Amino acid sequence: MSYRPVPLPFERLPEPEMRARARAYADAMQRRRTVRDFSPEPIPEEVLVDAIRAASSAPSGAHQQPWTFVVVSDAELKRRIRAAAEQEEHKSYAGRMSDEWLAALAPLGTDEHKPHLTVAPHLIVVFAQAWGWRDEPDGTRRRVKHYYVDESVGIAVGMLLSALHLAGLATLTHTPSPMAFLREVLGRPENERAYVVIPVGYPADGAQVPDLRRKGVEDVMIRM
Ligand code: IYR
Repeated sequence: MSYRPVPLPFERLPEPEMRARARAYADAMQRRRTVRDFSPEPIPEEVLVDAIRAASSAPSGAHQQPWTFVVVSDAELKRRIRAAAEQEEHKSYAGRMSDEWLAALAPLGTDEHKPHLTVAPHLIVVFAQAWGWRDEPDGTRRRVKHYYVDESVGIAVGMLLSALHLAGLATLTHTPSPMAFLREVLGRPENERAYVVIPVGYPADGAQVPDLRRKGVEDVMIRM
């Protein structure tokens, strides 16, 4: 396919509006917390669809959009994912993780038990597509290499977390390790590899979070 550009739709904002939007977005995002105590209460599902629509607007290597968002709401599937994740996490916490790693996690209060995987009303399991398929004019199907897959999916997941938070929902970025069981449980094709599991819902009444401080912008930003 050749390069055939079209005009950019772009609305230039007045500077006060730019400042106000940037401040409001940063303040709202600073209120995002990773939540581990979920309420089982249902959520409006179209919010999930719109959040995934926002996420899938992310930039991607060669515009290949190498992601699949599997929304798991079925109790039995959630139960199987939890059982497999807890089995792996048990091995990790009981020996696979170094003392240094366990010490780094201690302030977060995590352990091998993952009740959020069955309590939260939905899990979004994000898969990265290592390669894709192209249908050729002669009717054959060919493997197409994808570029910058982890970067692309990481950006999309960031946008997903942002969209869900701004819509009033709580999330947890959960990376059971190893995650290979997810492709099997969810019947995904061989070109997809699980990237992250995101329980989504309302926080439980009285949900608690670790007492963490974030780095300030002066700690993370350098001007030159
Ligand atoms: N995947 C494990 C361990 C874990 C690792 C990191 I790095 C975290 O920031 C949090 C947890 C678990 O889910 O418990």
